[in-house]
Amino acid sequence: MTTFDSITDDLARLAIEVPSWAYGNSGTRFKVFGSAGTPRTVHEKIADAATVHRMTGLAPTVALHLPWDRVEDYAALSRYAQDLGVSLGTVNSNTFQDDDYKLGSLTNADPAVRRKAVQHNIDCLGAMNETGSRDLKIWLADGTNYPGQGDIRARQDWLAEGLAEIYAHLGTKQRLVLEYKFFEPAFYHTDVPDWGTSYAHVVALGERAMVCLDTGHHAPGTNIEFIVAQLLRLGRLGSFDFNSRFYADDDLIVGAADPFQLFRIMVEVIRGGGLTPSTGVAFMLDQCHNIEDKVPGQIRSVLNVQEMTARALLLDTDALDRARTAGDVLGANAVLMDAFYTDVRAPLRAWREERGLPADPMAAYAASGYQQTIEADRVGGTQAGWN
Ligand code: PSV
Ligand code: MN
Repeated sequence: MTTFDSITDDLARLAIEVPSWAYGNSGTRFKVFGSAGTPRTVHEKIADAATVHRMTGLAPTVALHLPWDRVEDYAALSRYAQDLGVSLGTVNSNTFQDDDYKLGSLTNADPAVRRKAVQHNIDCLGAMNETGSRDLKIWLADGTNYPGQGDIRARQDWLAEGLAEIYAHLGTKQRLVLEYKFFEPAFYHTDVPDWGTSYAHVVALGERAMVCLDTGHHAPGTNIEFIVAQLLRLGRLGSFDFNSRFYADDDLIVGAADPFQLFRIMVEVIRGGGLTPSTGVAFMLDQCHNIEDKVPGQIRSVLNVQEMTARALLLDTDALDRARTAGDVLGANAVLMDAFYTDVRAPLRAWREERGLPADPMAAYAASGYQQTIEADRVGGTQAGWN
Protein backbone atom coordinates (compact mmCIF):
# COMPACT_ATOMS: atom_id res chain seq x y z
CA MET A 1 0.00 0.00 0.00
CA THR A 2 1.25 3.48 -0.83
CA THR A 3 0.71 6.04 1.91
CA PHE A 4 0.11 9.76 1.49
CA ASP A 5 3.29 10.51 3.48
CA SER A 6 5.35 8.68 0.88
CA ILE A 7 4.11 10.81 -2.03
CA THR A 8 4.50 14.30 -0.60
CA ASP A 9 7.90 14.98 -2.20
CA ASP A 10 6.62 13.98 -5.62
CA LEU A 11 3.53 16.08 -5.08
CA ALA A 12 5.67 19.10 -4.21
CA ARG A 13 7.22 18.93 -7.69
CA LEU A 14 3.93 19.56 -9.45
CA ALA A 15 3.91 22.97 -11.11
CA ILE A 16 1.11 24.06 -13.39
CA GLU A 17 1.38 26.88 -15.89
CA VAL A 18 -1.67 29.08 -16.19
CA PRO A 19 -2.65 30.79 -19.45
CA SER A 20 -2.87 34.58 -19.53
CA TRP A 21 -5.95 34.32 -21.72
CA ALA A 22 -7.92 32.44 -19.07
CA TYR A 23 -8.30 35.75 -17.22
CA GLY A 24 -9.67 37.60 -20.24
CA ASN A 25 -13.16 37.40 -21.63
CA SER A 26 -14.04 34.45 -23.83
CA GLY A 27 -17.12 32.78 -25.13
CA THR A 28 -18.56 30.98 -28.08
CA ARG A 29 -19.40 32.14 -31.58
CA PHE A 30 -22.80 33.05 -30.15
CA LYS A 31 -21.75 35.44 -27.41
CA VAL A 32 -18.82 36.65 -25.37
CA PHE A 33 -20.05 37.85 -21.99
CA GLY A 34 -18.09 40.58 -20.28
CA SER A 35 -17.61 40.27 -16.54
CA ALA A 36 -16.74 42.70 -13.75
CA GLY A 37 -13.09 42.65 -12.77
CA THR A 38 -11.77 41.31 -16.08
CA PRO A 39 -8.19 42.48 -16.75
CA ARG A 40 -7.63 45.24 -19.28
CA THR A 41 -3.89 44.61 -19.63
CA VAL A 42 -1.42 41.78 -19.50
CA HIS A 43 -0.23 43.24 -16.19
CA GLU A 44 -3.66 42.71 -14.68
CA LYS A 45 -3.77 39.18 -16.10
CA ILE A 46 -0.43 38.44 -14.43
CA ALA A 47 -1.69 39.89 -11.15
CA ASP A 48 -4.62 37.45 -11.31
CA ALA A 49 -2.30 34.58 -12.11
CA ALA A 50 -0.10 35.53 -9.15
CA THR A 51 -3.19 35.37 -6.95
CA VAL A 52 -3.85 31.81 -8.12
CA HIS A 53 -0.28 30.92 -7.16
CA ARG A 54 -0.55 32.66 -3.78
CA MET A 55 -3.68 30.68 -2.93
CA THR A 56 -2.43 27.30 -4.13
CA GLY A 57 1.37 27.26 -4.40
CA LEU A 58 0.79 25.37 -7.62
CA ALA A 59 1.00 27.89 -10.43
CA PRO A 60 4.43 29.56 -10.53
CA THR A 61 4.41 30.44 -14.26
CA VAL A 62 2.12 32.22 -16.70
CA ALA A 63 1.94 31.47 -20.42
CA LEU A 64 1.69 34.40 -22.82
CA HIS A 65 -0.09 34.59 -26.16
CA LEU A 66 1.29 37.02 -28.74
CA PRO A 67 0.11 39.45 -29.96
CA TRP A 68 -2.68 39.35 -27.32
CA ASP A 69 -0.09 40.07 -24.61
CA ARG A 70 2.22 42.26 -26.67
CA VAL A 71 4.28 44.86 -24.75
CA GLU A 72 7.19 47.07 -25.71
CA ASP A 73 9.50 45.75 -23.03
CA TYR A 74 9.32 42.03 -22.24
CA ALA A 75 12.20 42.15 -19.79
CA ALA A 76 10.25 44.72 -17.76
CA LEU A 77 7.14 42.52 -17.94
CA SER A 78 9.19 39.64 -16.66
CA ARG A 79 10.45 41.74 -13.73
CA TYR A 80 6.88 42.81 -12.99
CA ALA A 81 5.83 39.15 -12.85
CA GLN A 82 8.78 38.24 -10.61
CA ASP A 83 7.85 41.02 -8.20
CA LEU A 84 4.44 39.40 -7.89
CA GLY A 85 6.00 36.00 -7.25
CA VAL A 86 5.54 34.33 -10.65
CA SER A 87 7.55 33.93 -13.87
CA LEU A 88 6.64 34.14 -17.51
CA GLY A 89 6.48 30.76 -19.22
CA THR A 90 5.58 29.44 -22.63
CA VAL A 91 5.04 31.92 -25.43
CA ASN A 92 2.19 30.99 -27.76
CA SER A 93 2.40 32.35 -31.28
CA ASN A 94 -0.78 33.39 -33.01
CA THR A 95 -1.13 33.06 -36.76
CA PHE A 96 -4.88 32.64 -36.78
CA GLN A 97 -6.37 36.09 -36.48
CA ASP A 98 -5.00 38.14 -39.36
CA ASP A 99 -6.99 38.31 -42.59
CA ASP A 100 -3.85 37.17 -44.40
CA TYR A 101 -4.20 33.80 -42.71
CA LYS A 102 -7.67 33.02 -44.04
CA LEU A 103 -6.30 30.23 -46.25
CA GLY A 104 -3.52 29.18 -43.90
CA SER A 105 -0.37 30.52 -42.29
CA LEU A 106 2.71 28.26 -42.42
CA THR A 107 0.83 26.17 -45.00
CA ASN A 108 -0.54 29.00 -47.12
CA ALA A 109 0.01 28.60 -50.88
CA ASP A 110 1.26 32.20 -50.98
CA PRO A 111 4.95 32.39 -50.01
CA ALA A 112 4.51 35.95 -48.70
CA VAL A 113 1.97 34.77 -46.15
CA ARG A 114 4.16 31.86 -45.16
CA ARG A 115 7.06 34.29 -44.69
CA LYS A 116 4.89 36.53 -42.49
CA ALA A 117 3.91 33.54 -40.31
CA VAL A 118 7.53 32.41 -39.98
CA GLN A 119 8.59 35.93 -39.06
CA HIS A 120 5.91 36.19 -36.37
CA ASN A 121 7.28 33.06 -34.74
CA ILE A 122 10.83 34.39 -34.96
CA ASP A 123 9.60 37.60 -33.30
CA CYS A 124 8.09 35.46 -30.53
CA LEU A 125 11.53 33.92 -29.98
CA GLY A 126 12.86 37.47 -29.63
CA ALA A 127 10.34 38.13 -26.88
CA MET A 128 11.30 34.83 -25.24
CA ASN A 129 14.93 35.90 -25.14
CA GLU A 130 13.81 38.77 -22.92
CA THR A 131 11.31 36.90 -20.75
CA GLY A 132 13.62 33.93 -20.30
CA SER A 133 10.88 31.59 -21.54
CA ARG A 134 11.87 28.12 -22.60
CA ASP A 135 9.06 27.07 -24.94
CA LEU A 136 7.60 28.50 -28.12
CA LYS A 137 4.27 26.83 -28.64
CA ILE A 138 2.86 26.69 -32.14
CA TRP A 139 -0.73 25.85 -32.86
CA LEU A 140 -1.97 26.36 -36.38
CA ALA A 141 -5.56 26.96 -37.39
CA ASP A 142 -4.45 25.85 -40.86
CA GLY A 143 -6.58 23.48 -42.86
CA THR A 144 -9.21 23.38 -45.58
CA ASN A 145 -12.98 23.13 -45.63
CA TYR A 146 -13.57 21.33 -48.90
CA PRO A 147 -11.98 18.38 -50.68
CA GLY A 148 -9.81 19.71 -53.46
CA GLN A 149 -9.46 23.16 -51.89
CA GLY A 150 -5.79 22.78 -51.11
CA ASP A 151 -2.85 20.53 -51.93
CA ILE A 152 -2.66 18.73 -48.63
CA ARG A 153 0.68 17.16 -49.56
CA ALA A 154 2.35 20.44 -50.59
CA ARG A 155 1.06 22.04 -47.40
CA GLN A 156 2.98 19.45 -45.37
CA ASP A 157 6.14 20.39 -47.24
CA TRP A 158 5.58 24.11 -46.65
CA LEU A 159 4.90 23.40 -43.01
CA ALA A 160 8.15 21.45 -42.67
CA GLU A 161 10.09 24.28 -44.34
CA GLY A 162 8.55 26.97 -42.15
CA LEU A 163 9.08 25.01 -38.95
CA ALA A 164 12.69 24.34 -39.90
CA GLU A 165 13.31 28.04 -40.37
CA ILE A 166 11.76 28.86 -37.00
CA TYR A 167 13.66 26.02 -35.34
CA ALA A 168 16.94 27.39 -36.70
CA HIS A 169 16.34 30.57 -34.68
CA LEU A 170 15.86 28.74 -31.37
CA GLY A 171 18.31 29.52 -28.59
CA THR A 172 20.22 26.59 -27.13
CA LYS A 173 17.92 26.40 -24.09
CA GLN A 174 14.72 26.97 -26.03
CA ARG A 175 12.28 24.44 -27.40
CA LEU A 176 9.60 24.42 -30.06
CA VAL A 177 6.38 22.60 -29.16
CA LEU A 178 3.90 21.77 -31.90
CA GLU A 179 0.28 21.36 -30.88
CA TYR A 180 -2.16 19.23 -32.86
CA LYS A 181 -5.92 19.44 -33.18
CA PHE A 182 -8.14 17.16 -35.21
CA PHE A 183 -10.58 19.78 -36.48
CA GLU A 184 -11.70 23.38 -36.04
CA PRO A 185 -11.59 26.00 -37.38
CA ALA A 186 -11.09 23.95 -40.56
CA PHE A 187 -13.55 21.13 -41.03
CA TYR A 188 -12.41 18.98 -43.98
CA HIS A 189 -8.73 18.67 -43.17
CA THR A 190 -6.34 20.15 -40.63
CA ASP A 191 -2.61 20.39 -41.33
CA VAL A 192 -1.53 19.14 -37.90
CA PRO A 193 -4.50 16.97 -36.94
CA ASP A 194 -2.95 14.38 -34.65
CA TRP A 195 0.02 13.44 -32.49
CA GLY A 196 1.55 11.36 -35.26
CA THR A 197 1.73 14.32 -37.64
CA SER A 198 3.12 16.54 -34.93
CA TYR A 199 5.64 13.84 -34.02
CA ALA A 200 6.75 13.40 -37.64
CA HIS A 201 7.47 17.11 -37.88
CA VAL A 202 9.22 17.52 -34.55
CA VAL A 203 11.45 14.50 -35.09
CA ALA A 204 12.54 15.97 -38.42
CA LEU A 205 13.36 19.26 -36.69
CA GLY A 206 15.66 18.03 -33.96
CA GLU A 207 15.94 17.23 -30.28
CA ARG A 208 14.50 20.50 -29.02
CA ALA A 209 11.21 20.08 -30.84
CA MET A 210 8.40 18.42 -28.94
CA VAL A 211 4.69 17.63 -29.16
CA CYS A 212 2.04 19.54 -27.22
CA LEU A 213 -0.98 17.48 -26.21
CA ASP A 214 -4.14 19.52 -25.67
CA THR A 215 -6.59 17.21 -23.95
CA GLY A 216 -9.52 18.79 -25.81
CA HIS A 217 -8.12 18.12 -29.27
CA HIS A 218 -9.13 14.54 -29.89
CA ALA A 219 -12.13 12.71 -31.26
CA PRO A 220 -14.56 11.47 -28.60
CA GLY A 221 -13.44 8.19 -27.11
CA THR A 222 -9.75 8.65 -27.94
CA ASN A 223 -7.51 6.93 -25.40
CA ILE A 224 -5.42 9.98 -24.49
CA GLU A 225 -3.36 8.21 -21.83
CA PHE A 226 -2.08 5.88 -24.53
CA ILE A 227 -0.80 8.90 -26.48
CA VAL A 228 0.82 10.19 -23.28
CA ALA A 229 2.55 6.85 -22.74
CA GLN A 230 3.73 6.70 -26.33
CA LEU A 231 5.07 10.28 -26.47
CA LEU A 232 6.90 9.87 -23.17
CA ARG A 233 8.33 6.60 -24.41
CA LEU A 234 9.57 8.40 -27.52
CA GLY A 235 10.91 11.33 -25.46
CA ARG A 236 8.75 13.86 -27.28
CA LEU A 237 6.04 14.90 -24.86
CA GLY A 238 6.80 18.60 -24.47
CA SER A 239 3.69 19.91 -22.84
CA PHE A 240 0.07 19.53 -21.98
CA ASP A 241 -2.70 21.97 -22.62
CA PHE A 242 -5.11 20.74 -19.97
CA ASN A 243 -8.83 21.39 -20.15
CA SER A 244 -11.92 19.24 -20.33
CA ARG A 245 -14.60 18.69 -22.85
CA PHE A 246 -18.00 17.18 -23.27
CA TYR A 247 -18.28 17.63 -27.03
CA ALA A 248 -15.46 19.29 -28.97
CA ASP A 249 -12.81 21.78 -27.88
CA ASP A 250 -14.93 23.00 -24.98
CA ASP A 251 -11.96 24.38 -22.98
CA LEU A 252 -13.78 23.74 -19.70
CA ILE A 253 -12.14 23.31 -16.31
CA VAL A 254 -9.73 20.37 -16.38
CA GLY A 255 -11.05 17.39 -14.48
CA ALA A 256 -14.57 18.78 -14.42
CA ALA A 257 -16.02 16.64 -17.17
CA ASP A 258 -14.01 13.46 -16.63
CA PRO A 259 -11.81 13.30 -13.53
CA PHE A 260 -11.15 9.62 -14.19
CA GLN A 261 -9.56 10.47 -17.55
CA LEU A 262 -7.33 13.06 -15.86
CA PHE A 263 -6.34 10.43 -13.30
CA ARG A 264 -5.49 7.92 -16.05
CA ILE A 265 -3.41 10.55 -17.84
CA MET A 266 -1.49 11.33 -14.64
CA VAL A 267 -0.89 7.61 -14.03
CA GLU A 268 0.85 7.40 -17.42
CA VAL A 269 2.73 10.66 -16.80
CA ILE A 270 4.14 9.22 -13.58
CA ARG A 271 4.77 5.81 -15.17
CA GLY A 272 6.77 7.52 -17.93
CA GLY A 273 8.77 9.73 -15.56
CA GLY A 274 6.95 12.86 -16.71
CA LEU A 275 6.75 14.35 -13.22
CA THR A 276 10.54 14.40 -13.00
CA PRO A 277 11.66 17.94 -13.90
CA SER A 278 14.44 16.65 -16.18
CA THR A 279 11.79 15.18 -18.50
CA GLY A 280 10.78 18.76 -19.18
CA VAL A 281 7.04 18.21 -19.51
CA ALA A 282 5.16 21.49 -19.05
CA PHE A 283 1.77 21.10 -17.42
CA MET A 284 -0.22 23.98 -18.79
CA LEU A 285 -3.85 24.84 -18.70
CA ASP A 286 -5.55 26.04 -21.88
CA GLN A 287 -8.96 27.06 -20.69
CA CYS A 288 -11.62 29.69 -20.99
CA HIS A 289 -14.00 30.74 -18.27
CA ASN A 290 -17.00 31.92 -20.23
CA ILE A 291 -19.58 32.14 -17.46
CA GLU A 292 -17.81 31.43 -14.15
CA ASP A 293 -15.49 33.80 -12.29
CA LYS A 294 -12.09 33.45 -13.85
CA VAL A 295 -9.65 33.51 -10.91
CA PRO A 296 -11.52 30.87 -8.87
CA GLY A 297 -12.00 28.95 -12.14
CA GLN A 298 -8.23 28.76 -12.41
CA ILE A 299 -7.83 27.87 -8.72
CA ARG A 300 -10.33 25.02 -9.12
CA SER A 301 -8.41 23.84 -12.20
CA VAL A 302 -4.98 23.62 -10.60
CA LEU A 303 -6.50 21.91 -7.56
CA ASN A 304 -8.15 19.33 -9.80
CA VAL A 305 -4.80 18.53 -11.39
CA GLN A 306 -3.18 18.28 -7.96
CA GLU A 307 -5.92 16.01 -6.65
CA MET A 308 -5.73 13.58 -9.56
CA THR A 309 -1.94 13.63 -9.43
CA ALA A 310 -2.07 12.70 -5.74
CA ARG A 311 -4.44 9.82 -6.48
CA ALA A 312 -2.22 8.66 -9.34
CA LEU A 313 0.84 8.80 -7.07
CA LEU A 314 -1.02 6.60 -4.59
CA LEU A 315 -1.29 3.81 -7.13
CA ASP A 316 0.17 0.67 -5.57
CA THR A 317 2.48 -0.26 -8.44
CA ASP A 318 3.82 -3.35 -6.67
CA ALA A 319 0.34 -4.76 -6.23
CA LEU A 320 -0.42 -3.81 -9.82
CA ASP A 321 2.67 -5.63 -11.07
CA ARG A 322 1.76 -8.71 -9.07
CA ALA A 323 -1.76 -8.78 -10.47
CA ARG A 324 -0.53 -8.24 -14.02
CA THR A 325 2.13 -10.93 -13.71
CA ALA A 326 -0.48 -13.34 -12.43
CA GLY A 327 -2.77 -12.47 -15.33
CA ASP A 328 -5.33 -11.26 -12.81
CA VAL A 329 -7.38 -8.94 -15.00
CA LEU A 330 -9.91 -7.85 -12.42
CA GLY A 331 -7.32 -7.70 -9.65
CA ALA A 332 -5.19 -5.28 -11.68
CA ASN A 333 -8.21 -3.19 -12.50
CA ALA A 334 -9.19 -3.13 -8.81
CA VAL A 335 -5.74 -1.86 -7.79
CA LEU A 336 -6.07 1.01 -10.26
CA MET A 337 -9.62 1.82 -9.16
CA ASP A 338 -8.58 1.76 -5.49
CA ALA A 339 -6.15 4.59 -6.19
CA PHE A 340 -8.72 6.52 -8.20
CA TYR A 341 -11.36 6.22 -5.47
CA THR A 342 -9.02 7.39 -2.69
CA ASP A 343 -10.27 10.65 -1.24
CA VAL A 344 -7.16 12.79 -0.88
CA ARG A 345 -8.87 16.04 0.05
CA ALA A 346 -8.19 15.90 3.81
CA PRO A 347 -4.48 14.99 3.53
CA LEU A 348 -4.06 17.65 0.86
CA ARG A 349 -5.55 20.25 3.19
CA ALA A 350 -3.04 19.26 5.88
CA TRP A 351 -0.22 19.19 3.31
CA ARG A 352 -1.02 22.77 2.26
CA GLU A 353 -1.15 23.98 5.86
CA GLU A 354 2.25 22.48 6.53
CA ARG A 355 3.55 24.64 3.68
CA GLY A 356 1.93 27.83 4.87
CA LEU A 357 -0.75 27.72 2.18
CA PRO A 358 -4.48 28.08 2.73
CA ALA A 359 -5.96 24.68 3.56
CA ASP A 360 -8.92 25.46 1.32
CA PRO A 361 -7.77 27.73 -1.51
CA MET A 362 -11.29 28.23 -2.91
CA ALA A 363 -12.59 29.42 0.45
CA ALA A 364 -9.48 31.50 1.04
CA TYR A 365 -9.96 33.27 -2.28
CA ALA A 366 -13.61 33.96 -1.53
CA ALA A 367 -12.64 35.40 1.85
CA SER A 368 -9.68 37.39 0.53
CA GLY A 369 -11.69 40.21 -0.99
CA TYR A 370 -9.60 40.02 -4.19
CA GLN A 371 -12.64 39.55 -6.42
CA GLN A 372 -14.41 42.57 -4.90
CA THR A 373 -11.25 44.66 -5.25
CA ILE A 374 -10.71 43.91 -8.95
CA GLU A 375 -14.39 44.43 -9.65
CA ALA A 376 -14.24 47.86 -7.99
CA ASP A 377 -10.88 48.87 -9.43
CA ARG A 378 -11.03 47.66 -13.00
CA VAL A 379 -13.56 50.09 -14.31
CA GLY A 380 -13.20 51.67 -17.73
CA GLY A 381 -10.77 50.71 -20.46
CA THR A 382 -11.23 47.71 -22.71
CA GLN A 383 -11.53 44.32 -21.14
CA ALA A 384 -9.05 41.78 -22.47
CA GLY A 385 -10.36 39.10 -24.78
CA TRP A 386 -9.20 37.38 -27.92
CA ASN A 387 -7.95 40.58 -29.49
C1 PSV B 1 -6.53 26.04 -30.15
O1 PSV B 1 -7.80 25.50 -29.98
C2 PSV B 1 -5.82 26.21 -28.83
O2 PSV B 1 -5.91 25.01 -28.10
C3 PSV B 1 -4.39 26.63 -28.99
O3 PSV B 1 -3.61 26.18 -27.90
C4 PSV B 1 -4.51 28.11 -28.95
O4 PSV B 1 -3.30 28.77 -28.69
C5 PSV B 1 -5.51 28.27 -27.85
O5 PSV B 1 -6.43 27.20 -28.06
C6 PSV B 1 -6.24 29.56 -27.85
O6 PSV B 1 -7.11 29.56 -26.76
MN1 MN C 1 -4.37 24.42 -26.74
